[in-house]
Amino acid sequence: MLNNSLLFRHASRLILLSMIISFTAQVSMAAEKTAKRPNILFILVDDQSPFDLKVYNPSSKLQTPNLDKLAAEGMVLDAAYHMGAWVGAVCTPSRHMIMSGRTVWHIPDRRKNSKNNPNTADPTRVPPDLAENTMAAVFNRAGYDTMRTCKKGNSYNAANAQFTVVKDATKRGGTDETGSPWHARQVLEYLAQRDETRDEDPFLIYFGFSHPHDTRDGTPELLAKYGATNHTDKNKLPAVNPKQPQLPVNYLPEHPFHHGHPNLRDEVAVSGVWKNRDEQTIRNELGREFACNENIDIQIGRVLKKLEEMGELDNTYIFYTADHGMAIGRHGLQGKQNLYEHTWRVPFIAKGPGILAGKRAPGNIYLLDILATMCDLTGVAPPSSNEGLSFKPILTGEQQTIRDVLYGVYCGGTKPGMRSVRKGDWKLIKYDVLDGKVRETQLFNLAENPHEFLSEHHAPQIVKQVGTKPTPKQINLASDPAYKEKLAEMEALLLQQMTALHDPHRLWNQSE
Ligand SMILES: [Ca+2]
Ligand SMILES: [Ca+2]
Repeated sequence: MLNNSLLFRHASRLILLSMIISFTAQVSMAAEKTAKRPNILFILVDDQSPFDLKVYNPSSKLQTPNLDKLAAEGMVLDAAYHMGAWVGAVCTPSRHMIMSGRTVWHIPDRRKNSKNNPNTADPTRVPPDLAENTMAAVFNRAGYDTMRTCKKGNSYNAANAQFTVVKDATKRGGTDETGSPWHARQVLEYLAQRDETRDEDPFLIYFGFSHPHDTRDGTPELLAKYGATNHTDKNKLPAVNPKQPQLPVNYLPEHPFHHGHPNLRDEVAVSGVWKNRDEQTIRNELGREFACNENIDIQIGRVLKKLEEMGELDNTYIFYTADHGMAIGRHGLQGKQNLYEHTWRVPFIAKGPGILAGKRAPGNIYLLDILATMCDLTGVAPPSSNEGLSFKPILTGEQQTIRDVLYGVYCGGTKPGMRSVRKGDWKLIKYDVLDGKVRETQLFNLAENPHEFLSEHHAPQIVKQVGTKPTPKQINLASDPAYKEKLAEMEALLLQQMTALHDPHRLWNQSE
């Protein structure tokens, strides 16, 4: 039995302990009040190859001073990918993955009851209430103010509707009202209003653009700078101009075999290009792309300046990326429906409190990892439906990569379509399209052959035209007996990924 003095000592200790706890809680609450929670500015452009940008391709003519500055003050990731698409409008699955943090076979389609992703009807693979756990919904619940501007269409409408303020419209013209400046204006007006009302809540702004997606109508000044014209006459070729960007290093006048999606809009119907892959057409179209890209850079500069004036810039996480890459003449392709690096990869720059400045890392990230990373950086709990991985450890310099193996799919045309898998320097692309008429395998060592040169790139006429002579090893290695084991290893990895991600298709040489 305890005597009285012992009881007294216990009681006084308990009182002291509870006083300490309450004091600590008050201090941490006060600290929370003074340390403002960080904002997020998520910038998404529509259809941009990383190789357009100087940060990925130093010989590019494209001038993007604001992105260069962002890269110098933040981090550039060299292996950022989108996971792919099961529909010609690659934007659609890409944007579903960004908003939900889910993998490509675990997301719904834009249209209900669509058969593009056969898993859509299975609630264990595609949660019916997914929209309520997408980017804006998550941050609304965490006390953030959410605002977006972006193009309309080929997107995730139910997730977009979760933003408190929505200013969406498709703006692909060459004027302030019809082009990229319109999107910037929506953000600037929103920021000005916050400034006026002294809104102290943290914000998440989704700053999307409609460009450089075609039609690539640039402003007269920027078109002139890149020697391009808004070419509209199908019966003529656009004029040659020395100011135009050079042909891409892996340009081909046609792809060596059919890509497997007959009459695909992006390969046959883009205004100014159509089915043409000649030098004049490609250089003019790249000039138009660059004019649109530089205009986007100017608009980003305006918004960053406003954030600086408001004193919010240093407390804002800024992400810059694209929904997927783009070919425009690379490998003889024009669109976004392929799995070469120029199209499978995306540009990715991040800056913000605690993010290393002026550094690069491979990352091995997917766009679907962005939601988890935003949550991790801001201390917000990710939704249980999230499948992405936070790459905060890369941004803070603790890790170089967050995964070893990357998977890609394009099967918006004939099935089963294209697949890719990457591990380290090695990459496999397989094509099984047109009812078995095209069955191709490509094996690349990306350290040795980063532009994925094929035997066609070695032809003297192409070498002369492009001005780059590939080395003998810069070639598809799939049929080289020296790499038989590597090929088998990559084939096994691909099947493993397809199984793990619930890819419903199988290629001609796969069985389980
Ligand atoms: Ca797109
Ligand atoms: Ca508010």
